[in-house]
Amino acid sequence: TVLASLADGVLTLTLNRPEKLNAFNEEMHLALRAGFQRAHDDSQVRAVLLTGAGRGFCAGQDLGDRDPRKGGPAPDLGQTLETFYNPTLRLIRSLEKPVVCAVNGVAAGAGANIAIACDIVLAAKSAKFVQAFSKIGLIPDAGGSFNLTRILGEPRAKALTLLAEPLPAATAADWGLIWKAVEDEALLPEARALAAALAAGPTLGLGLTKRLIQAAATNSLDQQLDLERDCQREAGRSADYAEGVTAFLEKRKPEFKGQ
Ligand code: LHQ
Repeated sequence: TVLASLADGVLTLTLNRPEKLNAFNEEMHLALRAGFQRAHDDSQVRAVLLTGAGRGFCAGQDLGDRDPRKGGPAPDLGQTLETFYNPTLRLIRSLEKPVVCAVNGVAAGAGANIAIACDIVLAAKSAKFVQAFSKIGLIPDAGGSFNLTRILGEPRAKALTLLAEPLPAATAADWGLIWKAVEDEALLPEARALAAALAAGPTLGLGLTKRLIQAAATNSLDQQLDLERDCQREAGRSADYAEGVTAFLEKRKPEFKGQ
C-alpha cells in the first residue's frame, strides 16, 4: 500500500491504493509509519519525497472501512487518531531531514493535512485541497487545526474547515499554504530534483533549521534566540560547515556529507 525506494539519499514513499484515491486503511497507515520510521533510523536517507499513485494524492480515511449501516457500537475515532494518524504526524514533524510532498491530485481530509504537515509542498495545478471533515460531521485532524490556523490565520482556516470547499492548488500557493503549484507534467520531475538537491545538502544543518522554524510557532523570542544559539553551535561543529566555508574560499562546489 506504500511503495518505498531509496535513491540518491532520497526515500520516496508513494501512497498506493489508487482505486480508492489512496484513502487510508490500517495497512497503509502502518506502511506509511514504517516508511517515516525508516527515514529516522537509516542514515542513508537524507530527504523524503511523499507522493501518491494514480489521479489522487490521498482521500483521507477510507470511509468504507467503518460502514455504519452494518450496525455495532460507534467507533472510537479518537483511538484511530491516537493509534494511526498522530504517530505518523509526529514522525514527520520530528524527522530532522527535509520532507518534500508532491501533491499529484486531490488531497482530502487527513490526506490534505498530512500533505501540509510536510516541509516543502509542491502541488500539481489540477490538485485540490479539501477539508472534507465537516461534510461527514467530523473535525479537522491530522494536525490540520494547528497547521491551517498557524499558516493561514483564523478567517481562512475557519472558512476552509467549516465550508469544506475545495481549495485549488494555485490558491493554496497564493495563500502560502504550500510552496508552489506547478504544471501537472512538471510535478514529479521538480519534486524529485528538489528532494535530491536537499539530500545532497548539509542535511545536519537543514534538520536543525527545520527544528527551529517549527519551534518558532510556540516559542517566545527569548526561547527562540536561545535555541538559535544552541543549534548554530551544533551546526558550527559540523564537517559540512567546514566544507561549505572551504569550498566558498576555494571557489568550488561543496561536497556535503550530512555530518
Ligand atoms: C473513497 C474515499 C474515501 C473510501 C474516495 N474512502 N473510498 C480520522 C479518524 C478516523 C476516521 C475518520 O476519518 C479521519 C480523518 C479523515 O480523513 S475524515 C475525511 C475522510 N475523507 C473524505 O471525507 C473524502 C471523501 N471523498 C471525497 O469527498 C471525494 O472522493 C474526493 C473529493 C476526495 C474526490 O472526488 P472525485 O474526484 O469526484 O472522486 P470520487 O468521489 O469519484 O472517488 C473515486 C473513488 O474513490 C470512488 O470509488 P468508486 O468505486 O465509486 O470509483 C470513491 O468512493 C473512492 N473514495 N474517497 N475517503
